[in-house]
Order: sequence, then C-alpha cells, then structure tokens
Amino acid sequence: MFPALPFTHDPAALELRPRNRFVLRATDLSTRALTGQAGTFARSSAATLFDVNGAVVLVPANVERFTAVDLDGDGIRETLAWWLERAATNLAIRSEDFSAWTATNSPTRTAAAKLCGDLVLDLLGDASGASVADYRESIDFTGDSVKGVSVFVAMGTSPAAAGSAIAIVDETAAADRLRATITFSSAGVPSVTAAAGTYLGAEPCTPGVYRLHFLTTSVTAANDHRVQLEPAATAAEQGNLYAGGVQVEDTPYPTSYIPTVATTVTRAAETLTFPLGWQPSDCTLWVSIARPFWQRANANDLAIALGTTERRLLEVGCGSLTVAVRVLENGDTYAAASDGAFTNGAASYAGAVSALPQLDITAQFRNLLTGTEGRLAYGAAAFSAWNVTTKIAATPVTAPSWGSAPLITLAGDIALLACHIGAGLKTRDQVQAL
Ligand SMILES: [Ca+2]
Ligand SMILES: [Ca+2]
Repeated sequence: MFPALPFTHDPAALELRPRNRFVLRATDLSTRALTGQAGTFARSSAATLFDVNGAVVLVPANVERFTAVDLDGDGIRETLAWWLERAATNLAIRSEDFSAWTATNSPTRTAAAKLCGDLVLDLLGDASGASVADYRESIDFTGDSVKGVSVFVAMGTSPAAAGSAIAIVDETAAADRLRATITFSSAGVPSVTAAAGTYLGAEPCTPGVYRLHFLTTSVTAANDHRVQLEPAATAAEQGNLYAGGVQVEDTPYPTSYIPTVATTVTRAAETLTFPLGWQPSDCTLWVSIARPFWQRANANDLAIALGTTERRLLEVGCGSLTVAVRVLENGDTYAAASDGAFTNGAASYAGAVSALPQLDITAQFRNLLTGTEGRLAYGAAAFSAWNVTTKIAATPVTAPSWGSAPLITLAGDIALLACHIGAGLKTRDQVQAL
C-alpha cells in the first residue's frame, strides 16, 4: 500500500507560503526583508545603541540601529532588535562633561574616569563634612507635563553611606520635581528610591555601569529648573560616584541616549519603509516587539502606515496596561471611539501586558479597498469581534490611493523583533510561519 500523500484540502494551509507577502526580522541584520523587499531607513541625525556587552555605541545619521536587548532580565543582552524611535531632544548640555556645570560647595571631579563604550563618565566627589556638594545646570522645559530623565552611574571608589542623589529642581517654586537617592550593594548594584518623581528601573550596561531611568512629577515649563547631581546627598557625609550621560527630555519617558556638548541635541525620528508590490484588500499583520522596562512607560509604541499617502493603518499603544489598536488616517484618529472599542477588555490579561518583555500583536484588516474593519489579538488572546465602528466609510480607501507602489512604513518608540504581513485573513500561527 502506498503511504498517504502529504496532501491537504485545507485552503489556508495550501496558500500559506505563497501568500505571506512581507517578512522582516531584526535578527537578519538587513534592510532587505526576507520576502525580497528592499527597505529604506531614515534618521537625519546621529544616535546611539547598545552592543551585546551593554556598551554605548555612536551611530551616524541614516544608519539603522540593531541594538542588543535583555528580554529575560538576567542582565545579558541576548536578543537583537531593530530600534525605531520618535524624535527627542536631550535638554542637558555637556551630558558627559561636568567641567562646564555649576559647582556648588566645591565638589571634586576626575574627568573621564570610566568608560561605557563611547560614553565617558566622570568621578564626582563630595569632600565636605558640613554641606552637600553638587554639580548643577539649567534645564529649559517646553510644555507642562511629566518629563523623562536618565543618567549612567557606577559605584564610586568611596560611596557615601546614605547615597548619592539626582534631582530636577523647580527653582521658581523651590520644589523637587524629581529627587532620587542612589546607594550601591557591595557588588556595585544600585538601589534607588525616589522621594519625588518616579524611578522606572536600572538597565545594566558594561560591567558596573547602570543606566537609571526616571519620570519627574509634572513640571511647570514657565518656571526655572535645574538638574543636579549630588555625590553625597547627606550634608555630613563625604563620598563619590561615577556619572555621565545625563539626559533630560520633554518626552514623557526616557529614550535612547543622546550625547550633547555645547547645545541641546535632537535625535531625529526614524522611519523604515518598504515597497509592497501588491494592493491588499484583506491582510493580516503580525508584529513582535521587545519591551524592556524602559520602554513600557511609552504611551504609543508603534505606528504602521500602509499606503503611499501616510495612511496610518495601525497604532499600538501600551501605556495604560492595555493594548489598543487604532485605525488612523493622515495621523488622526478616524473614529473617536476606536481606541476604546478596540481595547481588549479582559482586565486580567491586560494587566499582564506591562510586565511582558515581549509583545506579539496580530491584527486582521478586512475590506481595505472599500472601508476598513479591523480586529486584534495579542499574546494568547483570541481575535476580538470585527469592529465596524472604525470602518473608514466617509472616505473609502480606494485603490488609486495605494499608488502604483504601495508602502509599509514602520515608526514609533520600539525595539522591533519582527513584522510579517500575510495576504488574506490568517491566524497568528499562519502569519508567523515563514
Ligand atoms: Ca538576557
Ligand atoms: Ca557633604
């Protein structure tokens, strides 16, 4: 008897491979998708990334950033991700050189005392037994809101027993918008408590160096502010601390490090664009995102524009412990109710989202040429119901608006692991398969 032929009548299985139209994986370290499309990456400024050892690496303009991230929290950066961030500005000038900062109560400084790849840390000290010595400089905020603050530190040669401190001080109101005390274990692991503002966590870098991430309380931009580093936060104590890479941003969370010298520096927005040689009517999108802790405070992680006229098809936000998908057109929410309507209401699962180091999102889009409906799944969740409230009915997405060479554009504040698009309505497993 002949063995059974490897044959199936399942149409979905039969058409799986030829209809998986776009496959991009960060681990390929290539701007060419596995399915052949040549990507165009753009960032009009320099930037930084972390190598697998946690060292800061300077990257020139328009060079993509494959950065090493630690998904399982063991301090080893085992996963390569494609970093795509929105624009951000480091408002702290001389971010690695405290010689031009204002020195109060005669702090000591050893220049360039430690390196973290291309990043330089100074050794800052307090030699007074009667006062708090600090380095400080003015910060000029724009907008009344919570701000992201970050700094690279390492345990000094003689740490203060009660710790060092970083602060954002509102000089007009005489109030701290951030005040965090930093102590170290005998092994040099930082322990941080915030008396004002929020401590997000420490990111291990090269051995002994950590990047600390903070949020301020809401600032009043019209007031005068300063950022301040205190090697010994208690007046009666002396001690020192390695510090560098100070970053203060108007973004509501810290972003990747932006070195500054004499002026503030803006890291330009990054986009990654691929031509698609087909015009989808139905398609399924799967996106996998690395979510190290520093990234989980972001309100909007990923924007995907599909089409030649910045028709943003999907925006994924994870800032409020839920995953939401919005169908947008020209960057505006098309249906006001869409965000809430698409939010998966399962509170128990939604609560777990913020703790996940990796987020897998599958979205199906139906009737793209005549008015879009979408539905969403993430993690182990099933697809929600088709959401007709977000249907783009008023201005249907007609075929000509896709143009002769449809595009997909990826942007946001993410560490992208993979992005697949399958023609037709697929399950997550099917669209992941290639
Ligand atoms: Ca790891
Ligand atoms: Ca002192």
